[in-house]
Amino acid sequence: CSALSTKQQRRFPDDFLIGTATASYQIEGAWNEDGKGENIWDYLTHNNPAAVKDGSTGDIAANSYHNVERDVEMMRELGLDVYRFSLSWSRILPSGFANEINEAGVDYYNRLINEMLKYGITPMITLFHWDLPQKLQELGGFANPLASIWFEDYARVVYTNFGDRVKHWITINEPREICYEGYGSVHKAPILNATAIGTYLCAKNVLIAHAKAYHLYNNEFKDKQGGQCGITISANSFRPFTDSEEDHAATELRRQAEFGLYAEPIFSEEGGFPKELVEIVAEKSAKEGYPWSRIPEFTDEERELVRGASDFFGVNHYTGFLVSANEQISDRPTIPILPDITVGNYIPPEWPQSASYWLTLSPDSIYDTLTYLQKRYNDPIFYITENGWSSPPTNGLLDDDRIRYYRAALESVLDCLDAGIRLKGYMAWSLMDNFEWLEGYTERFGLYEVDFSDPARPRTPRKSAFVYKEILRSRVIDHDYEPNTTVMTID
Ligand code: PNW
Repeated sequence: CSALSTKQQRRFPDDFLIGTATASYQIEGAWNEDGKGENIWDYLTHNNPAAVKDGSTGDIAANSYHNVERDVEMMRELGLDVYRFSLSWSRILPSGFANEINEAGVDYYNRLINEMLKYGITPMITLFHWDLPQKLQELGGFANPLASIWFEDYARVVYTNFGDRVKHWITINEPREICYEGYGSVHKAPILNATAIGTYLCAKNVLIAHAKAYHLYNNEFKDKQGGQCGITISANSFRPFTDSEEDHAATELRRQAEFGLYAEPIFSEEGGFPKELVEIVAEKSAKEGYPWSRIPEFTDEERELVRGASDFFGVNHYTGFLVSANEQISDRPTIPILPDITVGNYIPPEWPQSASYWLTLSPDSIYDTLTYLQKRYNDPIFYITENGWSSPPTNGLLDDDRIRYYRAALESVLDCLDAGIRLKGYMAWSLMDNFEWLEGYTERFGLYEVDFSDPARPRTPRKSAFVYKEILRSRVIDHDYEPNTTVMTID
């Protein structure tokens, strides 16, 4: 009991940024308005509706393109320190190339940024959260090494137009999901399913694209604008199923395949892809008859370009898994695992299940993940750029399961701060319900519910919004707080 009461008094430091996150395709809508070009999610949802669980699209989504004031009003209601959102590449550059800038698109983001700044809310901008211009995909997307130049050109337009007011940049959201889910399998656009080739090819090109955009900021903008630039990588907690040496080894291999593939080249001392994985893939490739390894080498120059190219480590963290050397150990379906590693995956039955098959409440998973990353990557600065819980659409406004998840997550954040991890901020996914990629509107992550049957897409705070607001206001987690949910106010 005394331990609990000291715990309850732990405070989030005043300069610790607490906020929420969203992404352009998931909320904006206005897919073909005011000169926006087509992107790969427009293309996929229009041409292959069966790929999306409910056949839906992001054509209107949460209609945020037409809701700047309401969106910022929600941020003010919650009292957010920071709001992370992404830019739609094809809204700013309709062809994907920097030959033509769509001023209406630039204007939308200017209105959003300025409205936030009016109320002291810090913008954190992701340049790319998956909605690649369709023309660039037709030229190979991130399988084409020239993608890094297209991305650098786009980044220059972005820094030039918004960098006077925006000081927190994330180049790319989640290389694993872009490369493995989009190129190596069928879980995200462009659903290429180029198994075990596409993933690694994309990984290399995405990392170089990120590095070019990072160095561009450093060399040409940082002195004048004074911001910071990093990348966001998804990293869940992987812990051994038993204490056996085999399970420990399997766990480490799984980490390398899930996030080390993308983190190691940037954040490790030597740079380059994870060694053990490189060896495994090279050996398998030879056995399979390839004249080269399916995992491409970096040249020395590329390795140096990528190594150290980030001011901070953005972590999207949702859940955890137990890993076994025994492939037969497996229960609930889980996030797909790379084909080049074979490990068992276990989720204890007592871990509460969300509406997403891959998402459970895994105790202390944030602390476990960040302590691992801190040690392995020499104590970088971290932001948790996403963390959240899904419920079915029928759950409505009373979301005690989401409240339980956020309280547990934020306790784990405080454990990180107590342990001296240089964690500077936390963003809840998500501010409001949105288009959940191939799950369409069947899973809801919002602190605010969005009514997708109403053309205006009205937003209503869930109970969790009131609880999050109180945590932001008081800077402590009060596990007994019961909000009055009748009126949401701006304080
Ligand atoms: C995030 N995992 O991806 C995305 O950045 C969001 O756009 C998305 O809406 C949100 O998750 C919810 O699905 C994830 O490995 C990436 O467990 C990886 C994982 C989970 C989500």
